[in-house]
Amino acid sequence: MKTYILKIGGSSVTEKDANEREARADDIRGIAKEIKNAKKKAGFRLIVVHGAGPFGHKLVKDYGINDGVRGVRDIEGFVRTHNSMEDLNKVFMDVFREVGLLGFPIQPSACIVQDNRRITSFDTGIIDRLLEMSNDIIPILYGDMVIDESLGASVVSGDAIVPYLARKLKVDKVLMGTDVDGIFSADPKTNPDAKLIETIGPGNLSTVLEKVSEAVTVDVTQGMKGKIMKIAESLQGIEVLIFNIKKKGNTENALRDLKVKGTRIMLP
Ligand code: ATP
Ligand code: IP8
Repeated sequence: MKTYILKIGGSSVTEKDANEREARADDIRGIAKEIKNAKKKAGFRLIVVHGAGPFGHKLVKDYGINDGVRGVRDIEGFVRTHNSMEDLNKVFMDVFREVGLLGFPIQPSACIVQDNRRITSFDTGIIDRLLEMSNDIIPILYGDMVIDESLGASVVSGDAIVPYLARKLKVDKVLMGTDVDGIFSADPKTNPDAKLIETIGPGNLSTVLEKVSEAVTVDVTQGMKGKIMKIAESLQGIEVLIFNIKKKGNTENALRDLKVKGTRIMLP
Protein backbone atom coordinates (compact mmCIF):
# COMPACT_ATOMS: atom_id res chain seq x y z
CA MET A 1 0.00 0.00 0.00
CA LYS A 2 1.26 3.49 -0.85
CA THR A 3 2.26 5.93 1.90
CA TYR A 4 1.75 9.67 1.52
CA ILE A 5 2.67 12.69 3.62
CA LEU A 6 0.32 15.67 3.69
CA LYS A 7 1.65 18.96 5.05
CA ILE A 8 -1.13 21.30 6.13
CA GLY A 9 0.40 24.77 6.03
CA GLY A 10 -0.11 27.07 8.97
CA SER A 11 -1.16 29.84 6.60
CA SER A 12 -4.24 27.85 5.58
CA VAL A 13 -5.58 26.96 9.02
CA THR A 14 -4.62 29.92 11.24
CA GLU A 15 -4.88 33.70 11.10
CA LYS A 16 -1.28 33.96 9.83
CA ASP A 17 -1.85 37.07 7.70
CA ALA A 18 -3.24 38.91 10.75
CA ASN A 19 -0.59 37.30 13.02
CA GLU A 20 -3.28 36.26 15.51
CA ARG A 21 -3.04 33.02 17.51
CA GLU A 22 -6.35 31.67 16.25
CA ALA A 23 -7.10 28.33 14.61
CA ARG A 24 -9.70 28.03 11.87
CA ALA A 25 -11.37 24.80 12.98
CA ASP A 26 -13.90 24.90 10.11
CA ASP A 27 -11.08 24.87 7.56
CA ILE A 28 -9.37 22.00 9.39
CA ARG A 29 -12.73 20.15 9.39
CA GLY A 30 -13.08 20.64 5.62
CA ILE A 31 -9.62 19.15 5.04
CA ALA A 32 -10.29 16.25 7.45
CA LYS A 33 -13.53 15.40 5.64
CA GLU A 34 -11.69 15.33 2.30
CA ILE A 35 -9.08 12.98 3.80
CA LYS A 36 -11.94 10.75 4.99
CA ASN A 37 -13.56 10.71 1.53
CA ALA A 38 -10.26 10.01 -0.22
CA LYS A 39 -9.51 7.16 2.19
CA LYS A 40 -12.89 5.59 1.38
CA LYS A 41 -12.18 5.70 -2.35
CA ALA A 42 -8.45 4.95 -2.51
CA GLY A 43 -6.20 2.84 -0.32
CA PHE A 44 -3.21 4.67 1.14
CA ARG A 45 -1.43 5.22 4.41
CA LEU A 46 -1.14 8.81 5.53
CA ILE A 47 1.08 10.91 7.77
CA VAL A 48 -0.04 14.49 8.44
CA VAL A 49 2.33 17.30 9.42
CA HIS A 50 0.85 20.68 10.24
CA GLY A 51 2.56 24.04 10.33
CA ALA A 52 2.51 26.63 13.07
CA GLY A 53 1.22 29.97 11.84
CA PRO A 54 1.23 32.46 14.74
CA PHE A 55 0.97 29.56 17.27
CA GLY A 56 4.72 29.11 16.68
CA HIS A 57 6.20 31.93 14.61
CA LYS A 58 4.71 34.76 16.68
CA LEU A 59 5.96 33.36 20.00
CA VAL A 60 9.45 32.60 18.67
CA LYS A 61 9.69 36.18 17.42
CA ASP A 62 8.20 37.79 20.54
CA TYR A 63 10.53 35.84 22.86
CA GLY A 64 13.49 36.36 20.45
CA ILE A 65 14.50 32.69 20.57
CA ASN A 66 15.26 31.94 16.92
CA ASP A 67 19.02 32.22 17.61
CA GLY A 68 19.11 30.01 20.64
CA VAL A 69 17.66 29.40 24.08
CA ARG A 70 19.92 30.46 26.96
CA GLY A 71 18.54 32.63 29.78
CA VAL A 72 15.49 32.18 31.98
CA ARG A 73 13.18 34.14 29.66
CA ASP A 74 14.38 32.17 26.61
CA ILE A 75 13.61 28.95 28.44
CA GLU A 76 10.13 30.24 29.20
CA GLY A 77 9.75 31.07 25.49
CA PHE A 78 10.91 27.59 24.50
CA VAL A 79 8.35 25.90 26.76
CA ARG A 80 5.53 28.33 25.92
CA THR A 81 6.06 27.91 22.17
CA HIS A 82 5.90 24.14 22.51
CA ASN A 83 2.76 24.49 24.71
CA SER A 84 1.22 26.73 22.06
CA MET A 85 1.92 24.19 19.30
CA GLU A 86 0.21 21.56 21.42
CA ASP A 87 -2.82 23.87 21.64
CA LEU A 88 -2.99 24.00 17.85
CA ASN A 89 -2.38 20.26 17.57
CA LYS A 90 -5.28 19.67 19.99
CA VAL A 91 -7.63 21.47 17.59
CA PHE A 92 -6.49 19.07 14.84
CA MET A 93 -6.92 16.06 17.11
CA ASP A 94 -10.43 17.08 18.15
CA VAL A 95 -11.54 17.78 14.59
CA PHE A 96 -10.05 14.52 13.25
CA ARG A 97 -11.85 12.56 15.99
CA GLU A 98 -15.15 14.35 15.31
CA VAL A 99 -14.87 13.47 11.60
CA GLY A 100 -14.10 9.83 12.42
CA LEU A 101 -10.41 9.74 11.53
CA LEU A 102 -7.84 7.98 13.73
CA GLY A 103 -5.37 10.84 14.17
CA PHE A 104 -2.49 9.98 16.52
CA PRO A 105 -0.37 12.89 17.82
CA ILE A 106 3.41 12.52 17.68
CA GLN A 107 5.25 15.17 19.66
CA PRO A 108 8.32 16.24 17.60
CA SER A 109 10.12 17.62 20.68
CA ALA A 110 10.05 14.11 22.18
CA CYS A 111 11.67 12.38 19.18
CA ILE A 112 13.82 14.97 17.35
CA VAL A 113 17.18 16.53 18.28
CA GLN A 114 18.85 19.23 16.16
CA ASP A 115 22.32 20.73 15.87
CA ASN A 116 22.42 24.31 14.68
CA ARG A 117 18.81 24.08 13.43
CA ARG A 118 19.35 20.84 11.50
CA ILE A 119 17.77 17.55 12.44
CA THR A 120 20.52 15.20 13.67
CA SER A 121 18.34 12.50 15.16
CA PHE A 122 14.72 11.59 14.64
CA ASP A 123 13.35 8.40 16.13
CA THR A 124 10.70 7.38 13.60
CA GLY A 125 10.24 3.84 14.99
CA ILE A 126 6.89 4.57 16.62
CA ILE A 127 5.51 6.11 13.42
CA ASP A 128 6.53 2.97 11.52
CA ARG A 129 4.86 0.77 14.12
CA LEU A 130 1.64 2.81 14.09
CA LEU A 131 1.40 2.57 10.30
CA GLU A 132 2.11 -1.16 10.47
CA MET A 133 -0.61 -1.61 13.13
CA SER A 134 -3.33 -0.13 10.93
CA ASN A 135 -3.67 1.68 7.61
CA ASP A 136 -6.29 3.83 9.31
CA ILE A 137 -4.00 5.36 11.93
CA ILE A 138 -2.81 8.81 10.84
CA PRO A 139 0.27 9.98 12.76
CA ILE A 140 0.07 13.75 13.12
CA LEU A 141 3.24 15.80 13.65
CA TYR A 142 3.81 19.54 13.62
CA GLY A 143 6.47 22.27 13.56
CA ASP A 144 7.86 22.53 17.09
CA MET A 145 10.69 23.67 19.38
CA VAL A 146 13.23 20.91 20.01
CA ILE A 147 16.50 20.40 21.89
CA ASP A 148 19.48 21.69 19.88
CA GLU A 149 23.09 20.58 20.64
CA SER A 150 24.54 24.03 19.80
CA LEU A 151 21.69 26.43 20.49
CA GLY A 152 20.00 24.91 23.55
CA ALA A 153 16.78 24.61 21.59
CA SER A 154 15.65 25.59 18.10
CA VAL A 155 12.66 25.61 15.79
CA VAL A 156 12.04 22.55 13.66
CA SER A 157 9.76 23.51 10.80
CA GLY A 158 7.09 21.15 9.51
CA ASP A 159 8.83 21.85 6.19
CA ALA A 160 11.97 20.14 7.58
CA ILE A 161 10.10 17.25 9.22
CA VAL A 162 8.33 16.39 5.94
CA PRO A 163 11.42 15.74 3.74
CA TYR A 164 13.25 13.94 6.56
CA LEU A 165 10.31 11.59 7.14
CA ALA A 166 9.69 11.15 3.42
CA ARG A 167 13.25 9.96 2.87
CA LYS A 168 13.49 7.81 5.96
CA LEU A 169 10.13 6.09 5.49
CA LYS A 170 10.51 5.99 1.69
CA VAL A 171 7.08 7.46 1.09
CA ASP A 172 5.52 7.48 -2.37
CA LYS A 173 4.37 11.09 -2.56
CA VAL A 174 4.53 14.36 -0.64
CA LEU A 175 1.65 16.84 -0.76
CA MET A 176 2.25 20.31 0.61
CA GLY A 177 -0.94 22.30 1.13
CA THR A 178 -0.73 26.04 1.53
CA ASP A 179 -2.91 29.13 0.97
CA VAL A 180 -1.85 29.88 -2.61
CA ASP A 181 -2.03 27.76 -5.79
CA GLY A 182 1.66 26.77 -5.73
CA ILE A 183 4.94 28.56 -6.39
CA PHE A 184 4.69 31.68 -8.52
CA SER A 185 7.20 33.92 -10.28
CA ALA A 186 6.57 36.37 -7.39
CA ASP A 187 4.39 36.42 -4.26
CA PRO A 188 0.85 36.16 -5.74
CA LYS A 189 -0.61 37.99 -2.73
CA THR A 190 1.25 41.18 -3.58
CA ASN A 191 1.85 40.71 -7.34
CA PRO A 192 -1.36 40.18 -9.35
CA ASP A 193 0.72 39.44 -12.47
CA ALA A 194 2.67 36.60 -10.84
CA LYS A 195 2.66 33.42 -12.93
CA LEU A 196 2.26 29.91 -11.53
CA ILE A 197 5.36 27.74 -12.02
CA GLU A 198 3.85 24.35 -12.85
CA THR A 199 7.00 22.26 -12.60
CA ILE A 200 10.33 22.59 -10.89
CA GLY A 201 13.23 20.35 -11.85
CA PRO A 202 17.02 20.58 -11.96
CA GLY A 203 16.80 22.97 -14.95
CA ASN A 204 14.89 25.79 -13.24
CA LEU A 205 15.45 25.25 -9.50
CA SER A 206 18.04 28.01 -9.01
CA THR A 207 16.05 30.61 -11.00
CA VAL A 208 12.94 29.80 -8.95
CA LEU A 209 14.86 30.18 -5.68
CA GLU A 210 16.02 33.64 -6.77
CA LYS A 211 12.42 34.70 -7.42
CA VAL A 212 10.75 33.38 -4.31
CA SER A 213 10.88 35.77 -1.40
CA GLU A 214 10.77 34.96 2.27
CA ALA A 215 7.33 35.32 3.85
CA VAL A 216 5.85 38.77 4.39
CA THR A 217 4.00 37.24 7.33
CA VAL A 218 5.81 36.51 10.59
CA ASP A 219 7.65 33.31 9.67
CA VAL A 220 10.91 32.44 11.37
CA THR A 221 11.57 29.53 8.99
CA GLN A 222 11.67 31.62 5.78
CA GLY A 223 8.19 30.82 4.44
CA MET A 224 7.92 29.58 0.86
CA LYS A 225 11.65 30.03 0.23
CA GLY A 226 12.51 27.83 3.23
CA LYS A 227 10.06 25.23 1.97
CA ILE A 228 11.68 24.96 -1.47
CA MET A 229 15.20 24.92 -0.01
CA LYS A 230 14.34 22.04 2.31
CA ILE A 231 12.71 20.09 -0.52
CA ALA A 232 15.68 20.70 -2.83
CA GLU A 233 18.14 19.68 -0.13
CA SER A 234 16.69 16.33 0.67
CA LEU A 235 13.76 15.22 -1.44
CA GLN A 236 15.47 13.66 -4.42
CA GLY A 237 13.47 11.02 -6.26
CA ILE A 238 10.15 11.70 -4.49
CA GLU A 239 7.30 13.50 -6.22
CA VAL A 240 6.20 16.68 -4.42
CA LEU A 241 3.08 18.73 -5.12
CA ILE A 242 2.60 22.21 -3.64
CA PHE A 243 -1.08 23.10 -3.91
CA ASN A 244 -3.85 25.28 -2.49
CA ILE A 245 -5.37 23.31 0.38
CA LYS A 246 -8.02 26.00 0.92
CA LYS A 247 -9.73 25.19 -2.39
CA LYS A 248 -12.53 22.68 -1.98
CA GLY A 249 -11.81 19.28 -3.50
CA ASN A 250 -8.04 19.79 -3.86
CA THR A 251 -7.03 17.65 -0.87
CA GLU A 252 -9.27 14.74 -1.85
CA ASN A 253 -8.17 14.90 -5.48
CA ALA A 254 -4.47 15.14 -4.62
CA LEU A 255 -4.76 12.11 -2.32
CA ARG A 256 -6.63 10.19 -5.05
CA ASP A 257 -3.97 11.01 -7.66
CA LEU A 258 -6.43 13.12 -9.65
CA LYS A 259 -5.38 16.31 -11.37
CA VAL A 260 -4.85 19.30 -9.08
CA LYS A 261 -3.52 22.72 -10.02
CA GLY A 262 -0.19 23.39 -8.33
CA THR A 263 3.58 23.17 -8.60
CA ARG A 264 5.11 19.73 -9.11
CA ILE A 265 8.69 19.30 -7.97
CA MET A 266 10.72 16.33 -9.11
CA LEU A 267 14.45 16.32 -8.54
CA PRO A 268 16.55 13.30 -9.51
P1 ATP B 1 3.57 27.51 7.82
O1 ATP B 1 5.05 27.69 7.56
O2 ATP B 1 3.09 28.38 8.97
O3 ATP B 1 3.17 26.10 7.93
P2 ATP B 1 2.66 27.56 5.06
O4 ATP B 1 3.53 26.39 4.87
O5 ATP B 1 1.23 27.42 4.71
O6 ATP B 1 2.79 28.13 6.54
P3 ATP B 1 4.18 29.84 4.18
O7 ATP B 1 5.48 29.30 4.68
O8 ATP B 1 3.58 31.00 4.92
O9 ATP B 1 3.10 28.70 4.12
O10 ATP B 1 4.31 30.15 2.64
C1 ATP B 1 3.17 30.50 1.90
C2 ATP B 1 3.20 31.96 1.58
O11 ATP B 1 4.34 32.26 0.81
C3 ATP B 1 2.03 32.40 0.74
O12 ATP B 1 0.96 32.82 1.55
C4 ATP B 1 2.60 33.52 -0.13
O13 ATP B 1 2.08 34.77 0.23
C5 ATP B 1 4.11 33.50 0.18
N1 ATP B 1 4.97 33.57 -1.02
C6 ATP B 1 6.08 34.37 -1.13
N2 ATP B 1 6.64 34.26 -2.34
C7 ATP B 1 5.89 33.35 -3.02
C8 ATP B 1 5.96 32.80 -4.35
N3 ATP B 1 6.91 33.16 -5.21
N4 ATP B 1 5.04 31.88 -4.71
C9 ATP B 1 4.07 31.49 -3.84
N5 ATP B 1 3.94 31.99 -2.58
C10 ATP B 1 4.83 32.91 -2.17
O1 IP8 C 1 5.17 26.60 10.43
C1 IP8 C 1 7.37 26.29 12.69
O2 IP8 C 1 6.79 25.32 11.85
P1 IP8 C 1 6.34 25.67 10.35
C2 IP8 C 1 7.33 25.87 14.16
O3 IP8 C 1 5.98 24.36 9.74
C3 IP8 C 1 7.57 26.97 15.13
O4 IP8 C 1 7.51 26.32 9.68
C4 IP8 C 1 7.64 26.57 16.54
C5 IP8 C 1 7.72 28.21 14.81
